Amino acid sequence: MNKPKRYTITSALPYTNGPIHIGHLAGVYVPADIYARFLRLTGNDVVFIGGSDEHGVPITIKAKNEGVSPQDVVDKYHAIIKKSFEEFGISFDNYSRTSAKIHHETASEFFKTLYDKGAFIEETSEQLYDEQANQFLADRFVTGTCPKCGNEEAYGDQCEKCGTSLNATDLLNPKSALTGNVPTLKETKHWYLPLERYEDFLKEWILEGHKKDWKPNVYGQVKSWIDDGLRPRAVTRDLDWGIPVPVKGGEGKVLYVWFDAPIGYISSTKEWAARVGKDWEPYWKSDDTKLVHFIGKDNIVFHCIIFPAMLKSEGSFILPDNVPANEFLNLEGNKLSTSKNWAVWLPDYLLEFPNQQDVLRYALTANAPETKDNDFTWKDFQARNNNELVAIFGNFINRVVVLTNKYYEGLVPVPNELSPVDEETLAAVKAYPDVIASSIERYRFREAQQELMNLARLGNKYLADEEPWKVIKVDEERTKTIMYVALQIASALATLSEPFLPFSSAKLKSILCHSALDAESTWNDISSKNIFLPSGHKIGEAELLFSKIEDDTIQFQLDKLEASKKANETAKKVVEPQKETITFEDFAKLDIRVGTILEAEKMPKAKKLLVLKVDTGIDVRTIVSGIAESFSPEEVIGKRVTVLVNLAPRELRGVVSQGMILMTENVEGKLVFVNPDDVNVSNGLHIS
Ligand code: B3M
Ligand code: ZN
Repeated sequence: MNKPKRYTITSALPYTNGPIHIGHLAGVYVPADIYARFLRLTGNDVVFIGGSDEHGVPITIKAKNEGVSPQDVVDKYHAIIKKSFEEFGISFDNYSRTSAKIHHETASEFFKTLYDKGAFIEETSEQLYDEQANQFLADRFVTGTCPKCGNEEAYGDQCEKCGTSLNATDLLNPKSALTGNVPTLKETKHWYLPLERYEDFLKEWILEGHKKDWKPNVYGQVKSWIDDGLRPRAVTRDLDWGIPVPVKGGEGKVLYVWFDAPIGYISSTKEWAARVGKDWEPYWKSDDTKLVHFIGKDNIVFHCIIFPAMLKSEGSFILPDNVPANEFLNLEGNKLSTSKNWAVWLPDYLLEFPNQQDVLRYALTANAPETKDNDFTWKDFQARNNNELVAIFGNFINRVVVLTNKYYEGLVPVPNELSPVDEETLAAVKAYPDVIASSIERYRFREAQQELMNLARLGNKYLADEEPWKVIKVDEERTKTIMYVALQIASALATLSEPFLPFSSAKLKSILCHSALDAESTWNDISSKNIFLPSGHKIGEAELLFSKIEDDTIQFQLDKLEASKKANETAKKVVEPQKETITFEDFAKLDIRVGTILEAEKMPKAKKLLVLKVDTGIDVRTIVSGIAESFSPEEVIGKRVTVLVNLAPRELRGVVSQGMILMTENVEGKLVFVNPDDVNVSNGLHIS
């Protein structure tokens, strides 16, 4: 494509069934924001589109779980998500929501257009049905084994493990997510998009046309689906939450969420255009517009096959120029999980790390899962901040600003003749805009950010080599030149860091008083101009851009995750149903005493058993107890225990056991003694 006249950048619409977490940010929103900011900084016409995905089964499941309506759920989480994106600096031009009227109109119109063109197959067929819930089962209402990869947790519309899109009846061993029942089959009518009719178009457009410029992880997935053969996909559902099917026979049915959601990009663009007084159509219909979808890998099939087929069928829209999907981000070595609360939630981060949005942006970009799944660890987060942002970027800026204020009261000095090193350094600075741009334009944001950090390293090294704090003692004129060059590097960093570190860039621009410049340098100026901060320009006082993150701050986060893990283990534990009821008379037969363990030893060749000598207050007797995997003999000697003394003796591996030590499990699932020390009794546990 020649240089695009405008850019339409979309980012996956998050389901409003929970807050945003670092997986969403690393996979989709931080790279999209870097790309949008960079394009704006380099003078392009950009619309960066976002919004909440408010339909679909995930919403209705959340509503059922919370005992509220789907509208309550989407209102709650749309507000939380929108606010957290704003506070994190994701610079959408518009952030809409698919429950908005403009979207219902746009999606309905889109469906009607395809319907009137005869693009759909209308078919009545048997679909999975839950008799008990009296509900058809589609999407996340049903799970089962993926016929392609064997994943046993595949959903009715997609297997998130291999990404394959499915019809619910494809699942092996389907199970209702509502009742756990095995579904029956029941007839119902739906409208299908016959994807197989678009096979030639998709082969030509993607497999031929984007072989070189689409990321291998995206191209590879698309190729395998096309090679496997495309099939009709239902674009309507028997649900009551969503956009009503706008044609005869559609009563009680809604548009499939993955039919309506991508159209949400278009309705959000329309909403934006109406607000800013622009025409939305060129952003979606002009061939000189570059359309780029930022998504996670589980959304590839919808953005590379289904939505393009819809756009092609409708006929008046452009197709995405690229879909640079990222792989998944894991957390501390485990898959991120909303349901298991194994995540770093954006609202929590914003509260717990005030004014440190850029640290997370930086760490997530440095570890972005651009070509393979990657891992976020809190230790790495701390290291990225302390060893890179503080020690390199921040340290350089702080020294430049402190020394300029100390030597020249904040005024940019007049340089003398530049030395060869000065010339080389300034020449190197001027190369960075294109170096960083080249990586960004190829959706290599990790690489681009590394280049930005190399510019900070260049500044740090220049100061360390030139040592103005020493030279000032012997050659004031040379010192002026050194500080002048260092200030140019600092100013270039302020401009070039904005896509990656928008908050720090703004703070640095304020410290350097960019706003007082007659003409603040743009991104493109850095490579063409020589001067970004002219002599005589006054900068402000030094302020720390980044502060060290201490071990205890990280430990707090790790403890939070540990608590989540424990809560999950407890929640996962199957709670045994209560045994059959006994009478009080039955209970009164139990003779429970408080005893003391006098001796303990392991039962030979029996890893679970300890042989105990217990003083029951009546006598000293032998009791065999299955606690050897939880306690050592040494640990239990002298321990006061609760003993059932009138249990019939049993022989265990040749040892006669005369009684039972009462044990239970604590919240962590650890075996513990029923603690008699809480009960002041001498000869029995009186239960009133
Ligand atoms: N709501 C996000 C997901 O699959 C999905 C994206 C829609 S983009 C149009 O997690
Ligand atoms: Zn699969």
